[in-house]
Amino acid sequence: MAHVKMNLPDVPPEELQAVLRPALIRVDGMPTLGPFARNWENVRKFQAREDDLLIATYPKSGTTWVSKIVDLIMNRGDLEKSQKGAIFERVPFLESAGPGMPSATDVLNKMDSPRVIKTHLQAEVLPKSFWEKNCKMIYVARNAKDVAVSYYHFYRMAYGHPEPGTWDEFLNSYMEGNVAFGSWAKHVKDWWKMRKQYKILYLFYEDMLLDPRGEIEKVMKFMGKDLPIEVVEKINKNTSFKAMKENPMANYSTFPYMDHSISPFMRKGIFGDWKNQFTVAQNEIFDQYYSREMSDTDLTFRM
Ligand code: PPS
Repeated sequence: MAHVKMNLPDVPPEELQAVLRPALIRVDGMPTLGPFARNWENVRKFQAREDDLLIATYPKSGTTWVSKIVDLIMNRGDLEKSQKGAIFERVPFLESAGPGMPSATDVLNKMDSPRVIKTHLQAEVLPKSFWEKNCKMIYVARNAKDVAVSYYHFYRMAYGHPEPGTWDEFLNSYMEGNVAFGSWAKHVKDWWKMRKQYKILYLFYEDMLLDPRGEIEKVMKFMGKDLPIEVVEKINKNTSFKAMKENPMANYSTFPYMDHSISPFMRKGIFGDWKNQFTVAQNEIFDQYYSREMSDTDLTFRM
């Protein structure tokens, strides 16, 4: 590990071994990271509060972006307040746990309301209390091909994930749902169904790229806030890809277990990057997989 350029928490080497390139473990049928699985009972029995706002996504779909937008809306565009901690501290990641850091469930249990909480959980394994308390939830979905590419590069740089193997191997695991948090298709479809019954604002990463101000306004209305246009513009400016990439409180540069020299967390932030990664053959196989998986839904994506 001597060549690896990343922050590591001050924990005994044997504990680190358990967290670096861990195997996936299934919790209630969903594959997740080993250290997260060991805290699963606390996640399952987690008590949501009525005024919690949950940000739910499949990994690499715009979680950090929408988290920063929500945090700034809650603080009426006050940059200083929003810079008081890294985004992963301000919006704890419900199922995260590992040596050298408190589990998010512990942090959240002690956190004052109103809380903003991030999750990558499949809808069917979300702690029941979120549904029972009818919490507001913002879901962000991103097209399957760009997610695959972003996730592959993330696996390469984030040592808390298993070895990704080659791109071709990773793509196969992704199509099999054998990656952390399971199947992309099941995730986006199940959450899409839940929006009919619960208070879920379902957003698309591609829409956020095309009309960021319009999407920020949607989030603001959903949160029941009404901010002047200048504040919306300020939030828009400070949550652009460039601004967040340069912001140490948003770009994960202070997070352990990540080597940004392999691939930065804020990598490209674009739409259609899959065209630079998929071979023609991979694209054909993927299109077949996609038609199979998405034939039973009216959910569509810009690809
Ligand atoms: S995570 O680890 O699952 O929480 O990652 P997540 O934040 O969901 O997704 C990371 C991808 O989102 C891109 N990103 C952005 N794109 C456009 N604008 C802004 N402001 C922005 N912030 C993050 C980030 O670059 C990752 O996508 P890729 O395609 O890898 O660049």
